Amino acid sequence: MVNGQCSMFNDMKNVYFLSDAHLGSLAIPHARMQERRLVRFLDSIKEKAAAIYLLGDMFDFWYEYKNVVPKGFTRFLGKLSELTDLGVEVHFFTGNHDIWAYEYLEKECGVILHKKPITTEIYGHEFFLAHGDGLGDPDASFKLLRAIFHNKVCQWLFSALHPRWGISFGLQWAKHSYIKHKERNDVVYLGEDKEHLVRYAREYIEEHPDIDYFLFGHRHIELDIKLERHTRLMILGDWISQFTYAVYDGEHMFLEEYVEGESQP
Ligand SMILES: [Mn+2]
Repeated sequence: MVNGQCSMFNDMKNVYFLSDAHLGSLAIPHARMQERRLVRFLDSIKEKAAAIYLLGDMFDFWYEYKNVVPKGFTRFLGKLSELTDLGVEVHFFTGNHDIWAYEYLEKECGVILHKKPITTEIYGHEFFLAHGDGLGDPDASFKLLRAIFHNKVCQWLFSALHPRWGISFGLQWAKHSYIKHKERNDVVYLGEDKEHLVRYAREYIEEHPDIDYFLFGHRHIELDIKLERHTRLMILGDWISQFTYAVYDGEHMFLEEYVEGESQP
């Protein structure tokens, strides 16, 4: 949580939000380029960032055993460690593809792990932050799968599987889930009345009218809409093909695309 008063001179550092890199996906042919680009972006903001919020599904499949973590992601994990060593707050939200993150990322990379949506104050404004899966979504089969994935007994049973099968199964599941969504053309904005996260946020502010910003990942679309006079809702796109992020300087919030070679805020 970043505190501080809005300064007229705005010499405060920025807060960044991004999500859905799905690193390690077997369905993404340009995986290495994608990871390098993400790392270059994180490197480019390390002096300017007070905090970075990773809003879920940074990994396509992450399953952490007591003494074993998945192969790969060394550039990304190294950059997270560098950022937190520099004193940048890095918040890591689990999504529906990397639910099974426990203490490794906290202990090894110094991130602050969030397994649920949070509300937090940043530079005097109230933020609701979540990956977004399961919020306002009435899909019964998704709900069932989500309940199984979050179930402690199922997690214990899955952990007892040798990673040879466990991780392979997970990577295949994630790949097919990605392809299925692509084939169904799910990555399309449904409109305010049909978009689950918009509906969820509209209901939520009735009880919590003090929220200034709702930020979500999960949908792989870019969205920036006004819900109320002072309330905005943003969906952050992705880091597969869009390379989008939100940046907040305490006064202004922008949804940006990371373009290599350009100097971005
Ligand atoms: Mn997701």
